[in-house]
Amino acid sequence: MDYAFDAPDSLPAGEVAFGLENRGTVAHELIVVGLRPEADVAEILRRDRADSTWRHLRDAPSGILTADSGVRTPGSLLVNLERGKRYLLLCNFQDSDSALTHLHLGMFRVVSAR
Ligand SMILES: [Cu+2]
Repeated sequence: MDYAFDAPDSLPAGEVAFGLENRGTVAHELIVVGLRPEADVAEILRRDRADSTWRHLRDAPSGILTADSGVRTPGSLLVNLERGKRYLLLCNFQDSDSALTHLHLGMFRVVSAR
C-alpha cells in the first residue's frame, strides 16, 4: 500500500530500531522526528504545504531510511524514544516536481512512547 505507514500507535520508551519495508510501487523514505508538546499534525500539514516552516514544532530528525519499491532496508534506524513524547513518522518524497509530497498524500503516522 503506497502513501501510508503500517506502525503501532505506541511503542515502549527507550531504544527502538525502526526498519522500512516498502510494499508499494514507488520509492519511499521513513523520517522519524520527535514532536514538541504543542505540535498539531494538522497545523504541520498546513505549514509544510506552504513553506516547510514547522521546525519550531519538532526536534531535529532522528534519521532517515529509504527503500525502493519492494525493498526492505537491510539496516535499521535506532531512536531513543522519550516516555510521553510523540514521534512523527513521515515520507517527504514526491513522485514528480508538481506532485504533492507523500506526507500530504497521507504518508505519516504519529507514534507515542509509553
Ligand atoms: Cu513515500
